[in-house]
Amino acid sequence: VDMGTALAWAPVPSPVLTASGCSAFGQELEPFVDLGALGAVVTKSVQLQPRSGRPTPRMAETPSGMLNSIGLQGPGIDGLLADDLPWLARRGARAFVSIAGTRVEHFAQLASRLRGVPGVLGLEVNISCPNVESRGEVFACDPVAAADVVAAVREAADPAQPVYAKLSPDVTDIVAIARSVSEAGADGLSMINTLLGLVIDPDTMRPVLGGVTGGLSGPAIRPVALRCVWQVHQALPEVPVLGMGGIRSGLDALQFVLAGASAVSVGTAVFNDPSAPARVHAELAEALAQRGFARLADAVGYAHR
Ligand code: RRO
Repeated sequence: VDMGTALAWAPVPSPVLTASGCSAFGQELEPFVDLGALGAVVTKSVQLQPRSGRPTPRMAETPSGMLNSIGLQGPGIDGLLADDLPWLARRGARAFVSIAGTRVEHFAQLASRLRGVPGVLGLEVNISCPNVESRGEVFACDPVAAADVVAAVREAADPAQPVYAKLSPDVTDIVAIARSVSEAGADGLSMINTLLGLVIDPDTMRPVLGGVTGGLSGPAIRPVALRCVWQVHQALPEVPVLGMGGIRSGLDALQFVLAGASAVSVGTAVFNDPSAPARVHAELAEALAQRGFARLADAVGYAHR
């Protein structure tokens, strides 16, 4: 099976990427996965300044998924440019760099710092982090705010680097947000970020997470993510979609492809199985072959036909 695909116009050898936030800058996966054989490594969201994040504990397990309240901990753009991106480039890995900020200008500055950086295939604009100071900072919940960020990034970014907008499932009309950011210049859409959730410890009778609420990921959100990909592909079939949300097998990935995703990200699954991205690639290839597809591209959106 020809597994080649593209992130907008940028060709990649595999439709399987990492998901932002789950494997940092790729270092922890390297013993288990050939990073250069993945579609790309999607890096943890970076901001202009280093940031320490929310109070601990920051992770909570539930039977169906995981919650996190990391709160954008990270090295800042200087550290990323000095250390992490050169490390990925030396291994032949393509980086899809997730950028985050609290103001439109922050996003634009980050995009301009990443212009022409070797190995940076494109940008994922994280306008949907649930673990921010106020809901007003979740740009992806408002079509105008979301479009403002995306337009500024598209303007500031390297024209060769595709810009994907990462959307939140915590909206009533994801198609309206998708349409707005596409019209503002997004070259593709990443769906979905985590779903806002809460866990209370029955013994302490208090919230488990130091930050109280957190983002739910893993199998619990897979049908929500798949529904978002389906609805957006149905309404905007020309817009490339990077699908993610609880993918841990080739058959999970296949569902996203059939719904309209031309690539997928594997996130939470790496905590149980660090080889998951490579395994999902192999299982997806096998699943496509069994169904008579010679090319991945022929299966994208097939469920709509
Ligand atoms: O760092 C986080 O707390 C975080 C981010 Br930026 C995000 O986009 N999604 C998430 O679940 N956690």
